[in-house]
Amino acid sequence: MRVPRLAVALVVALPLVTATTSAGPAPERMPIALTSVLPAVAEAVPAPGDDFRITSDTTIVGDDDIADQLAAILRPATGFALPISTRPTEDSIRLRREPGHGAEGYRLTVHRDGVELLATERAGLFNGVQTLRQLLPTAIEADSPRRAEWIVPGGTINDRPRYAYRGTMLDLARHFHTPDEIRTHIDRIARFKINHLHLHLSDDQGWRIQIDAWPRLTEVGGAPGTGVGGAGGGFLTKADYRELVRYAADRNVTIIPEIDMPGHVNAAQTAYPELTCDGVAPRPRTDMRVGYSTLCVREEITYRFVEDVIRELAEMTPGPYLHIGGDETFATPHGGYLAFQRRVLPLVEKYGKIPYGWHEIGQSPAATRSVLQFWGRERNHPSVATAVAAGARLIMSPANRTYLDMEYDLLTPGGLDWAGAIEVSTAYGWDPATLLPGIPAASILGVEAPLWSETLRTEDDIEFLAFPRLVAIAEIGWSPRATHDWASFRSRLGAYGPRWVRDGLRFHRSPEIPWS
Ligand code: TNX
Repeated sequence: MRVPRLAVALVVALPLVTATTSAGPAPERMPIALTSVLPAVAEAVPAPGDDFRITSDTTIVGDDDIADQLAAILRPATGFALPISTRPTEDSIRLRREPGHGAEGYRLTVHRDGVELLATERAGLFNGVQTLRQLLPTAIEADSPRRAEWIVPGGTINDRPRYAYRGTMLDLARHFHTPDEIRTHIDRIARFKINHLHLHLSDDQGWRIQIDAWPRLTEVGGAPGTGVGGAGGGFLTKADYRELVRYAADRNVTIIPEIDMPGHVNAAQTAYPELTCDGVAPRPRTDMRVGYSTLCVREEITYRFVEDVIRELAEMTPGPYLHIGGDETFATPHGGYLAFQRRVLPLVEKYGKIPYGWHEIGQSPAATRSVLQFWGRERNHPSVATAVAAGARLIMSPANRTYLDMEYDLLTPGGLDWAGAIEVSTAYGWDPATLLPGIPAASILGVEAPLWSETLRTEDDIEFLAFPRLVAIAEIGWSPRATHDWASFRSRLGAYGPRWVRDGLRFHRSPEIPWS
């Protein structure tokens, strides 16, 4: 069934109908603007009136698994069969690969006779599908058939990321989060083209990943009561972890494992007292203090332990990065810290991974091929600039902009405040390229928003602190600087709110945002 052009143009002009009639709620009519996408697209050229309507005759054409993903998104709410074929037909949504769109870019062209999504890589098709989803009415998120005009606005989008790395972090050590909770989170972050999930797997309170050579790490460090304040406990088995890696990869998300060392190791030392300098097991700690524990950097057993952990983590991690922490080592003598990094950074490379650590690892001359995660606030960080000049690359996680565990304001529940309150405008109002002086643009791989979990236990706690702020960080990482515009961002975000409501997500209804 084809809608004549004039009729489509009229539909464009109609306001959103919200009144209900005796026949039930009126369908949503007004097409969404091509430029309404989160994160903002690089280029959009609308062709008003040249809209595509998904009907019961529509087919999906493509031979990637992304075609199946698109069908799975569109079928429940439309109730249409949307068969997948490999031969082009009329009235179709075609997914096709061609050179020229980069590792993650895509072109989406919408005409009244069809939609074409072109990308070079699978990741580009995935990203294009996230965009297409947002161009359909909110009702598309429903899990059973809805009455709606399934109109995709006409025009062309050319889109590609500003930075290759857009990340977020979950801290499983302070409060464990189950594989199911992590999968839900992956679903939610991938909508906004976040493509890295960093898992903080060990800290003073707990150890959350199975390591076969050192089984007591999880027997003791993953036991019940190892969360902050004696809550929870738990750990990921290797099978859990591998399944998460696979689940994330389906959604274009790379998992990055972190084992924090040489500090933040009290849980490991309660399990293996031989990792302390005096051989005495420390008491388990579930308070929130930091900086008191350290591996014994002068003992050989420390390096056997570290190598076993790195080897086993590398074996189960297909992604390029392995994060070794390195932050807040107030209990490690400075010379010992440098000696430790001189041995450990090359171990990461020995097992085929790029060493990644909090920016303190940049103090080591051995960090030249590493990635430093900048979590500071001050603009002048000489050791970071020196490491970058010698070849290290940077992920930007300035605590006063990107730390999702900071409170929104004085009234909202949960979160800490040491880096200040971070409302949505604060998370949005910065530029990775100009944050630190003297850093060449090419040395910045991207951005990450860490979510430390001292104050959060449940899935609701995670989602409340992550959303909507994480979307601001996603846009900073994805969208060209030229599109950066708070007025536009807040209105696009406000229009997205109903999708989260439909999804049952308990997001922060920031007073800064005009929620629809
Ligand atoms: C600092 S940021 C930490 C973490 C805490 C966090 C709480 C960083 C590298 N270390 O150990 O969980 O503050 O906001």
